[in-house]
Amino acid sequence: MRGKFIVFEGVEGCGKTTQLQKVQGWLAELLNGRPVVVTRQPGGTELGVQLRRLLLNPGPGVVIQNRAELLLYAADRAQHVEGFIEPNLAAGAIVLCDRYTDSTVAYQGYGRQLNLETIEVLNRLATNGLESDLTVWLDVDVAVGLGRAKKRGVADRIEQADLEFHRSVQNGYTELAKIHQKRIVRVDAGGSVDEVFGEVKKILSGYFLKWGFLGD
Ligand code: Z5A
Repeated sequence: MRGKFIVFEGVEGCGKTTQLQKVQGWLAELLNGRPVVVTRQPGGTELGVQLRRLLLNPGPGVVIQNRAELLLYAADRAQHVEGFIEPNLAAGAIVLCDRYTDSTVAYQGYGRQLNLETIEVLNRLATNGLESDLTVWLDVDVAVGLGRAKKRGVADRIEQADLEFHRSVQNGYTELAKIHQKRIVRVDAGGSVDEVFGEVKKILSGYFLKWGFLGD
């Protein structure tokens, strides 16, 4: 049976990385050893690691123009879909991905104000039409998320963008969730790690039952 592609999305510090790790362990047990892989965008392939470094820490004085940024995220995604995500899904794995196409709509579309139709076309090109089976949107107040991220230490280029930018990104996720009600499920990510994990588990259990991955 082909695997499933589950994406985690949200603003900085919403807790994606934390939840992805917990979900991986829990799902591996729930699904009786079916492979469950965790990956991310940008940076889920060897090429992607290099693109990630360029995107997030381009070096002193280097300004990445908005359209160049958009294309670099698309390049990372194209490499990742063809070289990693699709082969894993074909092999029956559950692929848990930290960010995907909605990040581009939210950050480059709503955040940087690039044209949304162009982004849609580019996303389709980069993914060859692959959509997630489910996208979990961890919805947290922007200031709370940034506060969590700040505690971790040095901020990267995008984390340093101003609050207004991050609020626009949050607005992007809100709009996306309205448009794609079948694919995107909102989770209140303002609670403790365990509270959020409880909610995520409840949602995923329902989907895996519906998809026929859980026995009677
Ligand atoms: N980007 C883009 O612009 N366009 C695109 O198309 C794509 C990406 C794909 C990726 O950087 C950047 O690329 C991202 C968007 C942009 N930049 N921003 N901003 P990244 O991967 O380094 O950053 P991130 O995706 O935002 O991840 P993050 O900062 O690591 O956040 P997170 O994964 O959501 O959170 P976390 O690491 O799980 O948690 C952050 C801290 O909060 C950590 O200390 C946790 O212990 C703590 N935490 C987590 N959950 C909780 C709860 N529930 N309560 C309290 N504390 C918590």
